[in-house]
Amino acid sequence: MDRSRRFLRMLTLALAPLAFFRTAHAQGVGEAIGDRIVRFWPDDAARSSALPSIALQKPMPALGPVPDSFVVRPEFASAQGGRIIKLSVPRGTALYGMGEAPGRLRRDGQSSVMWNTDAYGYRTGSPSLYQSHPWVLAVRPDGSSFGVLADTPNRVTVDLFKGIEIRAQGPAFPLIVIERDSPAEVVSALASLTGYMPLPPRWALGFQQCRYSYAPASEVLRIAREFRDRGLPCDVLWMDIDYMDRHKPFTFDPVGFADPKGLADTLHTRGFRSVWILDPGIKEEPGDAIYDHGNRGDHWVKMPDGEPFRGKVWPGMCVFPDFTRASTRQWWADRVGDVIERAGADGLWNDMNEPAVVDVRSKTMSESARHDADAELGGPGYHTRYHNVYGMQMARASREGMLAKRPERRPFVLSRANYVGGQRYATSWSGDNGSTAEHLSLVVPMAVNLGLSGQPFSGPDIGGYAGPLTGEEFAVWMGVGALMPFARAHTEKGNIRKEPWSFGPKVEATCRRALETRYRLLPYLYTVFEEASRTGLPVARPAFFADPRSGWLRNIEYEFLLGGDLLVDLQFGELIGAARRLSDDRRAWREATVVAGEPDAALPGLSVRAGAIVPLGPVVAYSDERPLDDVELLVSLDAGGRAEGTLYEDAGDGYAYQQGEYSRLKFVAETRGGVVHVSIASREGRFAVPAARRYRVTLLGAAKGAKVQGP
Ligand code: NBV
Repeated sequence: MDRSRRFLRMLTLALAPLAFFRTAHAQGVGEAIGDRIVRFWPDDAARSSALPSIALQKPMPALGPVPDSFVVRPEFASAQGGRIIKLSVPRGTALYGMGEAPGRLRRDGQSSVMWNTDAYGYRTGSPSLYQSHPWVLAVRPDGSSFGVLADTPNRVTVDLFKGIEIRAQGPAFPLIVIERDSPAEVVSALASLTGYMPLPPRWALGFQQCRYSYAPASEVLRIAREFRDRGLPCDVLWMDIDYMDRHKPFTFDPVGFADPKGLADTLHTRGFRSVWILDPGIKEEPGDAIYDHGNRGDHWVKMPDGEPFRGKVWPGMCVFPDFTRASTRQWWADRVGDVIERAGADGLWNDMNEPAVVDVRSKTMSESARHDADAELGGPGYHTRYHNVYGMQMARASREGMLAKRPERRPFVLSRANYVGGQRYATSWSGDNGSTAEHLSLVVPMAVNLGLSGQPFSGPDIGGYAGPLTGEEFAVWMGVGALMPFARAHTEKGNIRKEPWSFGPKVEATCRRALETRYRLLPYLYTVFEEASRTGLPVARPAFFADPRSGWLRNIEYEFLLGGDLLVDLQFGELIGAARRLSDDRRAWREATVVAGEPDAALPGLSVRAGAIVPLGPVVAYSDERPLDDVELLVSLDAGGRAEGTLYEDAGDGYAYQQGEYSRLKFVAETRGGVVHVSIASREGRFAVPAARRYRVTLLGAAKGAKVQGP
């Protein structure tokens, strides 16, 4: 080899880490898997050797070639140990998605690493949080939209600096592209692939109060009493890890929680549900019944030498169930059935399931740990492949356990870690946020982008998990939080009290108003949740859903939509540079007062879309305190004097609704001869609504003395 060739070869070796940049880009091979839904592979070899998708609800067979009219064409390249996919986007395209990543609503210019991480103390721009949604929604200037899903559970970096660039580790994987006329249709199509959120029990839409921890049981009862004595609506109290015996899952503190069932029963008599936490780590303690049982069944994730993976968590040194196997999920589900019976639990909370391991730099399980995964998920493999789906499979097992134990009830599981498609199993919250203004400004972007990524049911720790705050600040948190799909106040051990009454009477009054607003809206919210469970449309939607062609709406995150008809204006625009509001257009959106009395400047403003009718219920102490016998219809007429709205109802739990035991009422308002006639235009379903129901109509923005004829 002559000197110059040798030099070139050395240079090539030296530049090997930069191989990413040397590789020629290829068009890849595509196949249609649905109407304007295409799966692209880097090449035929990748297609024939592919592992199954974990994001998709079921395998999607190829239906035919890519239609010529399909404009999105990714470019594939491979590099050492990884893959790159690039997509260019037309000028003026706005990007969203990437799940709960902590950043501005609009994702252009952001980067995120999909690698589930215990992210206590995260900040705007932290690369990895608890969940992974390798999904980007692109809205073109004309409102037409497409979405791309990197269909791999492996670590993925999504860069949205110049178009879309996806870099992933591990074997080749497909990119699924959905093309539609609007962003809402793309999100709906995503749910048709990754699954719909099952309709939650109605109580899960109520307000929920948590703390690390309410303990002992008498403290839980005291909190319950305070809520009822003070007339503050609340549906759920939460049990954090101190209910356990030395933090060991499936045990109870023999002193503080000696009679968990008695506690839950008492809570039930006062209209409270209880949700109990379960972490995945099982203490390695020979002689311990759960550990011995799991050991005998060979249920732990193992290292290549056959020893279980060991990691420290709250109970001490732990082993971890291998949730990638149906047999282990069944083992967990059986334990869950047992614990919900003993605790009289109504719901489960899965925490630390990234999985989180303390005292190690990676904060998680070793990537050389082996999962004995079922073929359905891809067969045996390293933790590198199964890391991002560990929490999802744990939530799946918890849900299966609840369902098996109480098939007549709808399970409720909250999971910290999850993966795209995880809405099939669990609700999510945004983990250990802080009580700062920065975190407050992340609440809407995180929940809305999760909704745009397939997960409609999420919310933050109201008041922030870490750190103290003033009463005035707490009141603002409560105003926003009470309008999130999932509304739970929570805080960490050692922190100040964060119950609605903890900051004195003035803040308590604001919190009461915020909670009463949520409870007044419950009939509407439940209608929106039912729609989300059928269509995959988000519960909390971005303002630009009101007009996907509008340019300025695309950046708005100080306003958001609840369902299609209600606009929430957070009124803290100065925090994030608000310039203009959608709600300022008083012909398109009519201001609504949901709770009587003086408006409270700390709370968001609400407006109803012109042309819509929003049904409200009475203020109640908890969601099923009494039948919905009083309905107020907020009627917001369009320019033609018309409006329409829907009210969905069912038993609030169970599955009879799937057999026709539901009611869907369609209201119509029409103006004839100066009188607004409001009527029930159609009824669907067999569920009997209260015979003695009273309707009251409130015309929004109408001149005083406008004539109304109610239903
Ligand atoms: O179980 C205790 C906490 C919980 O309150 C919080 O919501 C989780 O995100 N959990 C983390 C464990 C961390 C303890 C320091």
